Amino acid sequence: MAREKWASKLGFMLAAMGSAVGLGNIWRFSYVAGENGGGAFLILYLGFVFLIGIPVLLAEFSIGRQGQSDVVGSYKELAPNKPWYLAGFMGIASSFLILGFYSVVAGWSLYYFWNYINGSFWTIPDAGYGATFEGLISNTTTPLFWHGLFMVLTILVVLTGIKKGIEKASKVFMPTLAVLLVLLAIYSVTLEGAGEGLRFLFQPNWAKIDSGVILAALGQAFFSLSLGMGAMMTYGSYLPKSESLPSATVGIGIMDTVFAIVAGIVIFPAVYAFDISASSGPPLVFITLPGIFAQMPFGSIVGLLFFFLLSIAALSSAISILEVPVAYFMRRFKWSRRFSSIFIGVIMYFLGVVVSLGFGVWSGVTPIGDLGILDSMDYVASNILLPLGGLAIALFVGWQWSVKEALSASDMTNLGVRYVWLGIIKFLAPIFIVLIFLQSIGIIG
Ligand code: ILE
Repeated sequence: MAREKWASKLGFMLAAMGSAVGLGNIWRFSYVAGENGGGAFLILYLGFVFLIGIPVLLAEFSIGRQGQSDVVGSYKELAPNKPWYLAGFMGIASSFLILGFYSVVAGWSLYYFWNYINGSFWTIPDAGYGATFEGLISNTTTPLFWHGLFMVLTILVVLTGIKKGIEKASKVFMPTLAVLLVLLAIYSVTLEGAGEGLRFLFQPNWAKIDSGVILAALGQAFFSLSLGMGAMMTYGSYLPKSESLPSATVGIGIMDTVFAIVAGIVIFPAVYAFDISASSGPPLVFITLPGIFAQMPFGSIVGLLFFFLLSIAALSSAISILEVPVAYFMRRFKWSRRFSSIFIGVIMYFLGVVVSLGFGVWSGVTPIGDLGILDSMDYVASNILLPLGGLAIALFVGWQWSVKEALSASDMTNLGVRYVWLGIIKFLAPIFIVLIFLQSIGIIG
């Protein structure tokens, strides 16, 4: 059977942007920035996106498009009898870990959407949004229902195939989300206390930087660009060889970053206006945003629209994560797309059940240090596996491929910046990633 293909280059770009823009830009970016001191974190994050993220993204697309296979198959195709494909399995492991918690958070977003439809969140609940949110996530069954619903939607899109599903939806929803976020940002900066929030986000306090903050910024750059997990490699593999990659890659990277910054401009003024701690972790946006909506004119409609679009953004990212193992199992075991999507989706659902219970009956379970179940899975995936996946990608393109192969696979052959890119892929990115690791485990100071 012929391999599936995107309908057009624009379709590919939108799908890849759909993958990049998701909960990572709004939910994860804001709380990780909040926990890691704001401004200085932002600068590190931006540095990593442009210096390492976007160049490695181009390398990841190139491997996928050249290999024309899934994350394991592409490596095997391009370097038979070499152990590179093990990096592919690492990507599959990341996709399970990430979707395991991603779908739970997306379920919370769907629940919020529903509460804006039925009117319960139009005014501040008696207990306040904070306690209401805590009540939701510590409940045993309610979050499981919404998380299940989200997984069903994700599976449905993935089993419909590449072209018909999200390629269409992304065209409408992403621009709408962008417009809405900008409007919210304009509103948010008028809140009392906004200045303090903006200072927190934009004024670097270098004293806050330590090895943990650096690792967190690297992890966030990878997470947000969907990098190192094989999603972009798999998406790249559905692209015909005739389409050019560099401009698409830069477009995707910039767009993803702008979304994160604008989301920060929405959230941090509200954090200060409502006197919430910036370091309150994963619940942050679920408490601050409804607070903004409750104060603004037509807030209930804005809230409804916002959580609808956030859920859609999460969906277009989740499908790219599910696609990683689905594509692998389809090829490796000759499973149908339908069977593969359902089977793997269900396994991921159950992983999510563990994550969800981690906020309730299992809230005392802390697999790594004092990190709960979600945070532990996120730590292993985002701060360790994704950068390692990125390291493998950079080494593969930089060293396994000849200069000629690398330049032609990435369509960089005639571009002036080709040696800059190659230098980053060969030296800078691997060295940075390794140094950051060594530093975070305390080997270098
Ligand atoms: N890049 C997306 C996001 O930022 C997903 C990350 C795919 C796992 O939400």
